[in-house]
Amino acid sequence: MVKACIFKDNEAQKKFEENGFVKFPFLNADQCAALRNLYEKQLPGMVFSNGLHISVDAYAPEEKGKLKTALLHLIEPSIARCFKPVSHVHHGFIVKQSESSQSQISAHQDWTFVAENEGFNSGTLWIAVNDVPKERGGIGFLSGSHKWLSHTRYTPMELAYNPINEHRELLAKHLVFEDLKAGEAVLWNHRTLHASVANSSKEDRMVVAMSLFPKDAQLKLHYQLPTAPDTVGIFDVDLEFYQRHKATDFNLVYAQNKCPEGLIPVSSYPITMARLDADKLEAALNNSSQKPIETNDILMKNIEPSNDSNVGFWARMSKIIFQKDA
Ligand SMILES: O=C(O)CCC(=O)C(=O)O
Repeated sequence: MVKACIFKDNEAQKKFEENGFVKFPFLNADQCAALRNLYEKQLPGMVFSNGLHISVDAYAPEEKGKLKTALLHLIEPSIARCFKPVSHVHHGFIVKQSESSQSQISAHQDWTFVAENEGFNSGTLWIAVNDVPKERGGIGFLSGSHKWLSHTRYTPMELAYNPINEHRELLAKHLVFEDLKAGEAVLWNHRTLHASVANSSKEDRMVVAMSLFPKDAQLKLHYQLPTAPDTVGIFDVDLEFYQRHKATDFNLVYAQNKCPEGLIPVSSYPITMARLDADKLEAALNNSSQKPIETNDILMKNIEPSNDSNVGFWARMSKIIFQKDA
């Protein structure tokens, strides 16, 4: 099993492994000021839905490329200081407008980007450009959830089954919120359950985010095969793949019965994910401050995905992106 470290600092790496997220100092005041300038320049062209702007979903590939170059020009020295050799994709702003009562993002896990079954981890680097206390659209995590929510997360997002969906409200009650000062960042494991609240403050929330993974990990796409709908294909993709595509592209390609860019899967697996037992989950969550949650205590045996999988976060994203109900 490969044990791929991401942080140079052992303490940060240890917390990241233990809790599935860690907060750390990342940018200096000059970098924050330069990012605020960049934000001001981008603002007139930013599209908001429910007070939320997510550049990677809102921009065309060329705009995403330009923004990535501008962001990395400012941020790359901090990446080199904090992390071992890493690759990154999905660069952009995630902005929540001031007093945007609908800008919350409900509890979810992020997609699988690397071969997690070989010991690789990927995560979201989430950088506060201004102060982000809870009331300014702050973010919370279910500590340790990356260890037992270890199933893969695939696309198209409106079809994907995830055992957390039916327990989202219960899980959200146990989130630990992190207040960030401008220049601080959090890295969370893409498996870690997380959510953010609406921005009720009088200032926009400015965050820069990207997905990060060890340089020696191959970037993957997990995509439900339209020709074999109970199967997820695993595709090796290049570093620009997620720049060329936004999440909703995969729904459109799926509707045409195709694989993205005509790619051929390198392997596949059947969709037979275990469900979480509600009572055992509640008991484990209530007890989790005394002892970590054990996967076997809360999993039900392989039960076929239920049809209620597309409620919640993804339906909401669909609403934001397509301006319609899923
Ligand atoms: O920016 C936020 O409020 C949350 C972002 C998030 O959940 C994600 O990128 O997966």
